[in-house]
Amino acid sequence: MSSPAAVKVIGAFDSPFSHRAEAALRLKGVPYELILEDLRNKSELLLTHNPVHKKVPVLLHGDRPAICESLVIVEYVDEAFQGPLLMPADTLARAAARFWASFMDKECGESMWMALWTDGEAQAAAARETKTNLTLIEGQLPVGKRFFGGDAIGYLDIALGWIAHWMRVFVEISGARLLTEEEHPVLCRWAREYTADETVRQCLPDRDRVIAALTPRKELYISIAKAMAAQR
Ligand SMILES: N[C@@H](CCC(=O)N[C@@H](CS)C(=O)NCC(=O)O)C(=O)O
Repeated sequence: MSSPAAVKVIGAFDSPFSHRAEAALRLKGVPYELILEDLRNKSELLLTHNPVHKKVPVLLHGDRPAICESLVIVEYVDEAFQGPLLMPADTLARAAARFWASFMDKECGESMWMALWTDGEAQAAAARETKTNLTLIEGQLPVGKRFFGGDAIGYLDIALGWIAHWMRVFVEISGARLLTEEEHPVLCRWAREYTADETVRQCLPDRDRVIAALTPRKELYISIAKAMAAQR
């Protein structure tokens, strides 16, 4: 296990992906410095350490090569530092957790984006797809457990954190209704518990501040969704 000395996260205050890196570090009890990036004017530090994607988060651990991609960072943090295990102990459960985290970022993320920022028939179809995806994710919560990780927050909870916090923000900005108590009571209960967790809360950005920061980007989000729709 490594020493937690000189751990830094290059992140953005409103980024659900940065949240993953921070949540993993906090749950492991690793102190870190958060270096906030202005994504409209990317720093040399970010461009040097993530030359491939030029995105946050990036994890810097002492003088080791930088680690990029939020889910890769969560796994690295879990293995590199002592503290409660974030990944399931069982091999098959680990494979399943990775599968659903990837499902979140690919299929589920794409349908949500389309449901949030398109309109008309495209929006209705994406909303149906999103609800089906959320039902599939909800079905992964172990019966009688508070979290996807069981009794404690784990890798998949962190990966899905954006459903818990950011989706509500995006829904408020766009007006689309995607996650409701009536349709997904178990997922809503999980979202409340995840965002209420004392450790996680410390790295969840203030909701009103995120809404204020993201609302001006609504037109940009709509144009991204249009481009995605054209490629479908
Ligand atoms: N797959 C990446 C996604 C990271 C990502 O999209 N980060 C956004 C902030 S939320 C970013 O840095 N965007 C800058 C850009 O696209 O130029 C991960 O999981 O780390």
